[in-house]
Amino acid sequence: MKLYYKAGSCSLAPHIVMAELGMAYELEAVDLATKVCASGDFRKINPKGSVPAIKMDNGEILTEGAVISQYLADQKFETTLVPKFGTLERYRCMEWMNFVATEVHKTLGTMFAAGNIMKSAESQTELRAGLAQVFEKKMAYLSESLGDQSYLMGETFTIADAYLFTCLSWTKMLKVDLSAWKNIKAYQERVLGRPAVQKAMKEEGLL
Ligand SMILES: N[C@@H](CCC(=O)N[C@@H](CS)C(=O)NCC(=O)O)C(=O)O
Repeated sequence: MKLYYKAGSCSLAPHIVMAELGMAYELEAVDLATKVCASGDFRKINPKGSVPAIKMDNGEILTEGAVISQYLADQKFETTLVPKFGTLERYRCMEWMNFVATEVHKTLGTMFAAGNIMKSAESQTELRAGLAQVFEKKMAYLSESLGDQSYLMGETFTIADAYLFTCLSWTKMLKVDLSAWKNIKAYQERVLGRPAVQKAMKEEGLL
């Protein structure tokens, strides 16, 4: 299995999942500005031009991080990284994956992209400030839902935590302050302490 990634971006989530699963994998970095990777033109691998993408051993390519993480976890029947098919728990986990993808990832991602969306520095600042307010509401909901649980689904770490942790790590760069939510800060530390998370982050040069 090969993961096409950009260090510290959303591709860190499936990278963490692969490390948690203890599976064998290869990594190939993608320059997102030029869309070039060691194999050549990344658009030939993923026409959408975004990471993550995985190349399976049979050559099939799969994109969309939330789906890749499910696919990876489903490769190991005994894993608790994703609840079993057909259970309500499975849909609870997907509910979190969708929340992270559409509410957390895209809100923070748009803050990063403000310079590509708005022309003037003033409009960019206004856009970022507006998104920071939107993000605050998402964090209030997250903090309330998380309560004193260790992870999103309770005491078991799942693919949704790999994804949420990855997105929350961007808040530092974006200067979005999470200190009002003590349980979210503690959650970040807890996930960071996991050996597989450390492994994946070291492999991306983030630690
Ligand atoms: N819909 C995709 C979006 C992934 C995405 O936003 N990737 C970002 C990095 S976090 C990226 O590659 N941006 C560069 C681009 O789209 O050109 C997914 O959920 O996997």
